[in-house]
Amino acid sequence: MIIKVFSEAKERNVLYLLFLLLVHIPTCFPSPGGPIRMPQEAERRRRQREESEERRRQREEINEKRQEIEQMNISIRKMERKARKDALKQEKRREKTLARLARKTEMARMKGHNIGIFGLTSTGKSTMVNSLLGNKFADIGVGETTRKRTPYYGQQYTLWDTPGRNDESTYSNQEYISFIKGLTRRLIVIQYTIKENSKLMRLLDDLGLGYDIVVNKFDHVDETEQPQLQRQIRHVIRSLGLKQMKKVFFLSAQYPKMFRDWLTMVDYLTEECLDCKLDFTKQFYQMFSY
Ligand SMILES: Nc1nc2c(ncn2[C@@H]2O[C@H](COP(=O)(O)OP(=O)(O)OP(=O)(O)O)[C@@H](O)[C@H]2O)c(=O)[nH]1
Ligand SMILES: [Mg+2]
Repeated sequence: MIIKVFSEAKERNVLYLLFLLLVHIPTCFPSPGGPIRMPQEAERRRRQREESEERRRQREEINEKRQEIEQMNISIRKMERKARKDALKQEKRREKTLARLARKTEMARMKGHNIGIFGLTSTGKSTMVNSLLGNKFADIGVGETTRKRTPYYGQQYTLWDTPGRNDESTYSNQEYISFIKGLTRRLIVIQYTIKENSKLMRLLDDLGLGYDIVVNKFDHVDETEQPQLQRQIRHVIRSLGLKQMKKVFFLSAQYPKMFRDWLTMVDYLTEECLDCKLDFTKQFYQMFSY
């Protein structure tokens, strides 16, 4: 019995040894795929190294380009600042020369009481002419409508409608300056901001010619915001130090009855011209019922 158990155990061990041998044979002897797997791994690592090197080079190149662009931006900004400064200097020189020329220009001799209406396109100059005359004489419309300076004759006065697109060359035109000088009243119509017309205002200041500002389309401004806009405009007038500005009116040329300033303006426009007053009065006073 003991011998049988012993021999069975031996047999099991032999079998177990055989099993271990079979399992480990492939790892003890190089398999056919062995020698190829090693170079593949090295190749993969080499490629990885190359790729990361390539990415590093690309990153460096991108950084270099970014820095180049930033440098260019800086120099462009510098050049722009310098160009702006130069343009400003040139502009001031031009203004002075223009003022000198304007001072030497004779005023146009015009009959009666002449009221010139200036301002940018679509601020409502022609609408104002029509409302002052009580008729639709001048063409009105959105965009550039009035193409040339046009007189509209009343009994003792003339209203001059002007094109909104007044560029620098217009003001450097002696004939135009002569016309501006010959006017009895100069109204500058604006909508929300004074600064757009500040060049004309500065020229008039320089020439010692009085002018008035008309803030038109006041009906567009919400009732609650009207006092604030009035304060703001008066503040800008003060800060610009406009010397020859006489009056500022807040009104609506399209709906003259809406604001009392319309009548105040009509009175003011005609205070030096009694006949005009009668004429204006005839046409307008009945219209109002404040
Ligand atoms: N709501 C409102 N609209 C206005 C008023 N005045 C003018 N408009 C409108 O604004 C537009 C331009 O008016 P115009 O009188 O032609 O303006 P302008 O200043 O003569 O324009 P240009 O001739 O191009 O220089 C028109 O559609 C008018 O109806 C105003 O007081 N209130
Ligand atoms: Mg017009």
